[in-house]
Amino acid sequence: MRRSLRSLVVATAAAALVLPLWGATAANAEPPGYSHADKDTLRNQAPRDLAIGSAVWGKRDLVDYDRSAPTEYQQVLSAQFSSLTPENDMKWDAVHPAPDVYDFSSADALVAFAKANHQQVRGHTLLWHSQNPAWVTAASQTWTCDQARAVLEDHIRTVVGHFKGEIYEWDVANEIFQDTWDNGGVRLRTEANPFLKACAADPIALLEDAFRWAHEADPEAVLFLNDYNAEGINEKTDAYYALAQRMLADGVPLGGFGAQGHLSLLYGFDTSIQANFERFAALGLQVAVTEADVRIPLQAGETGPTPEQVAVQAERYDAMLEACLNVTACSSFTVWGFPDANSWVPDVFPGEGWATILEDDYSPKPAFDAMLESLREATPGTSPRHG
Ligand code: 9MR
Repeated sequence: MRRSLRSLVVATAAAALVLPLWGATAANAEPPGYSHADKDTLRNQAPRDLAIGSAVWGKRDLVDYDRSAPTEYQQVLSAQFSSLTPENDMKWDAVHPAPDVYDFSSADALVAFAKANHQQVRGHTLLWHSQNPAWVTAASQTWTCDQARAVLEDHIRTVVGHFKGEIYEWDVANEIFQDTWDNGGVRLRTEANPFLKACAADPIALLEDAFRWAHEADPEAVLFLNDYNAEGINEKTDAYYALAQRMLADGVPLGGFGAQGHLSLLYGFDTSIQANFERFAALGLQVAVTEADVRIPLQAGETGPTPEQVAVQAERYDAMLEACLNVTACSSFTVWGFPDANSWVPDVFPGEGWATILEDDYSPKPAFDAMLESLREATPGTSPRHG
């Protein structure tokens, strides 16, 4: 039978009412899955120094954080995860809304929450084609490459510098390759990305400098390339592999490769993820699953997925986690938010949903249980980060 985090809270509260003698103790005790003291959580069962993370939107979910009265969501976030990724709070449009204005308010709230709860933070993201503020989109129409470089350098030095010492991994460059089905196959996004577009004559030079600027601003942070459809060995990851080799040969401080892990049951699962991670690890890089979720096509009128879909979802989450556990260079495994009510999926893929590992009442789905079981059974190793 599945354990329900929510039903245990209710049971504990009811016991407190019915049995006042020990009710005080029971009411004060945290239910399973809600406290750092609970050993049977994702973060506490993780072997070696593998960080188990979740995306969180600080502006929506953390700015009102009161340490003495956390929300139920905040309790679960802190008890289950040892790493947080700002789902939106460190993106360009959030932190750099006008040319001379930086706003770190919600990102700072997220970092403060992480510190209070002994969590690490993955920075996300510095060079991307999406969620750029209107002023960047407008100005970039006439940018020379030098102008684009100056704007990007100022942004990276300011943002990475602001969080110096607080971020263990930065997604420096996000989704810089086109998909294979776009015209021309896999190539750099020199049209959609305003910075790469302005420097289309030599986009790699700009990309490499982006990593150098970030490294100078925070030498401790491990700097990542990050993308979707980048789990298995395919045309896109071949392109990343070649790019990583070139960057390393050029002496660029590239430290990691992140596979986002946005899967859908509408498509098959490429089981070469471990082999893919191994080839990047062999270059001396860390690897990570950075944004895992597994969306499910839902029939109109149905309240939820079928038992078969639920089982396949659990297998896919677990397969991504296993690949990470089996490669000691895998430094973090992050799910892209919870519960389903917070998920980006229904907004972008009508007819798909139920993509996260916790239900809206925080009860664990089979995917959560499968992940917890795999973490429990994993053999401790040593990752290069602290090895
Ligand atoms: O989850 C994010 C959602 O809240 C935003 O509206 C969206 C805007 O593009 O970005 C989502 O996060 C994306 C991430 O930053 C990069 N990889 C794909 C993620 C899902 O779209």
